[in-house]
Amino acid sequence: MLIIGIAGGTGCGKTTVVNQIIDQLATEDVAVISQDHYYKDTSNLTLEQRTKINFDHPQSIDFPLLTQHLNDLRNNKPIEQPVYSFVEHNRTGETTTTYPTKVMIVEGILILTNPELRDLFDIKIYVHADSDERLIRRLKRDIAERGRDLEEVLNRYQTTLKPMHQQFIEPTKEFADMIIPNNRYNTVAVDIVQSIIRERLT
Ligand code: UZR
Ligand code: MG
Repeated sequence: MLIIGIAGGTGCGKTTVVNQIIDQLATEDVAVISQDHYYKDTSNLTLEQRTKINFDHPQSIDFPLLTQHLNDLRNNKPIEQPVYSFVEHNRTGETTTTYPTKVMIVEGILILTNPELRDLFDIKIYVHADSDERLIRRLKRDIAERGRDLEEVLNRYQTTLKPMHQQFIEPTKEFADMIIPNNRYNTVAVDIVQSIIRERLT
C-alpha cells in the first residue's frame, strides 16, 4: 500500500490536485480520506459553542482516530469513517465504510502537523499557492457553497485563517518531500505523482 499525504493552506487547490491525480486510476485501486471527516466529536457542546471552535487549529482534529484508521488500513482492515456536517459542526453519527486500497490519499490543511500521522505517509506533498490566490478561492467557495458573505469570510480570514496558517500550516512545508506550486494548475507536477503511483501499482 502507498499512502500519500497532501497538505497546504485553505484554497491552495488540494481537492483539485487530488482529483486530477486519481482521475486516471481505477476506483478499486485508490481511496481518498479527507481530514474534514476527522474533526473532533463536539456532541458535548451547544451549536452556539461549536460555531466558536477554531477549525484551523491542530487541536480541532481527532488525530488519534485518523492515525488508528490509517494503521488499520495498512493492516488490511476496513474502517468506519465518521460523517461530518459542516452545518452542525459535528459528526452526524453515521459512518462510511472505507476498504483498504493499493493507494490511499489523505488530504487536509493540518495533516502534516502531527508527528505520528506524518510517519504513516510514504510520500508527503505540500501544495503551495500565494495567500492572495488562496483568499480569492476561499471567498468564492464559501460564498458559493457554504452560504457565507463577503464580510464574514474576510473577517474569519484575518482573525483565524491567516494567523493559523502562519503558525501551524506553512511551517509543515519543511516536512514535505515535494512542494507543488499551484498558483496556476500544475499539470507537470500531477503527471509526476501519477507516474510514481503507476510504478507502484505494477
Ligand atoms: P479546505 N471548516 C468549516 O468551515 N466548518 C467546519 O465545521 C469545519 C471546518 C473549514 C475550516 C478550514 N475553517 O479553514 C477549512 N473554518 O474548513 C479547511 N472556518 O478546508 O482545506 O478545503 O479549505
Ligand atoms: Mg478541500
